[in-house]
Amino acid sequence: MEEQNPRYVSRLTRNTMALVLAGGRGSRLYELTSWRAKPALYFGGKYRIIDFPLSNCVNSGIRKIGVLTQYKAHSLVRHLVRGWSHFKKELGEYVEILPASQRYSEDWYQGTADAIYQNLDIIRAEAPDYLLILSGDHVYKMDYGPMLVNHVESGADLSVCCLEVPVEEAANAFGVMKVDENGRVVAFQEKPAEPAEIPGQPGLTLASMGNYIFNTEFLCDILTSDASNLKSSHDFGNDILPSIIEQYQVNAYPFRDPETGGKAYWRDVGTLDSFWQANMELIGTSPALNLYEKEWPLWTYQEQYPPAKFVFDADDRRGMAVDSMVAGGAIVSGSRVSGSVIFSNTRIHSYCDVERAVILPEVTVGRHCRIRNAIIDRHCNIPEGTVIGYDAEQDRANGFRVTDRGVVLVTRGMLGQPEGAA
Ligand code: ADQ
Ligand code: ADP
Repeated sequence: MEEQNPRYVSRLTRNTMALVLAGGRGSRLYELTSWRAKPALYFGGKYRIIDFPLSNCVNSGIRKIGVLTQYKAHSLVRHLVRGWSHFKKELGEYVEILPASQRYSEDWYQGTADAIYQNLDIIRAEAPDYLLILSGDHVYKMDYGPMLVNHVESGADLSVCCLEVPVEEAANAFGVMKVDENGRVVAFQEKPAEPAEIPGQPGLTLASMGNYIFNTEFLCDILTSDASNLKSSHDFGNDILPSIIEQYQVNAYPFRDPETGGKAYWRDVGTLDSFWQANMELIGTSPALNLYEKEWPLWTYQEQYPPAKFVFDADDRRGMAVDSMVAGGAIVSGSRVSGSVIFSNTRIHSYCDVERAVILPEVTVGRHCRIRNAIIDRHCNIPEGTVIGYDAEQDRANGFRVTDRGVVLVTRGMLGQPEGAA
């Protein structure tokens, strides 16, 4: 029996190539993704979103990785080059950047399936048995090994990673599916307005996480025939999945918390509210996503900075941060920071009150500022005396973006500060 072979999972993971889709626009994040792709967005005081799927691959023993980039890729490419290019090709390990490069057609990547199709020569040259296609957009920790074993043992052509989500969250947002008693997908709809409930689980629907495992040969055949279909938008959710479930075996693999077997942590930080909220959830004594867990290390790139520093100012006012995460190179002087996630190299000057804020790297907050419920984009220079998050009307009048739930986004452009490379 194969599963009794202690090398079974590692043989599968070694024969798998991961392709991370990282070219999406992330349009519901507004100005936060005006200049960077969503996978390049900062998260958790130190990371970028793409670090999560990439760390998952490495921790799962899948170390042949391609990252497909397209829109606004500069920030992402820079991060990948600095943080993820240290693998050893001679050991069969690499993270390769695969931008749209017009080798199969004169177009950019169309849908997600076309992005993979345009790299078929690279896939064929590598000739892995399995292809793990991942969305680069989500924050979660997952061992892909058990999914691979399930895929192989069930004899599926394709396995789709899924989890139960509230119907109202899934509506118009996720691909949803119906499965039979063996976990085989019998119906798939991409982003329906009214997702069907899971029988016996009112209020919940089975959503696709946008992660797939394909047998390589099967994927090559399917993509080649999709490429010549003029009616197709060449997207996995819209076109490929609905068209193959009848003829082929497509399995749903439920993603569960490995320890409890219950609901797993997975966040699609696709809106300003969900981005802010997911960062806020990291603070506190037992967050659902534990960044400090040693068993599942999360890699990233961060420049070397001195330790975060909290100092008294000239008037003997304490600089402090409570209930907060503060990255290296930050200096808080004579101000109080609470319930916040502060990225590297920030300066918070005296007489400020910063509460429930997500402050991205290289931000300077001038004296006498009051900031709460806010996201401050990288490189912002907040002028002395600015008040953010206390009066939505005033915030809007100042040119900031305020969400329905009252989270305020501030970017360089909104402050009238010089745009471009910094
Ligand atoms: P969406 O996330 O809405 O739905 P999409 O916008 O296609 O789908 O993005 C999927 C991934 O591919 C993202 O990581 C994105 O960055 C990347 N991407 C998008 N267009 C790309 C392109 N042209 N080139 C390279 N990369 C690209 C998908 C599925 C749903 C599922 C959700 C889960 O279609 O069925 O429920 O993911 O979030
Ligand atoms: P990061 O994603 O690392 O936070 P930056 O804020 O430096 O990166 O932005 C990424 C890229 O986008 C850089 O090339 C930068 O020059 C450019 N950029 C960022 N914001 C603007 C802007 N408002 N106008 C023009 N270019 C910008």
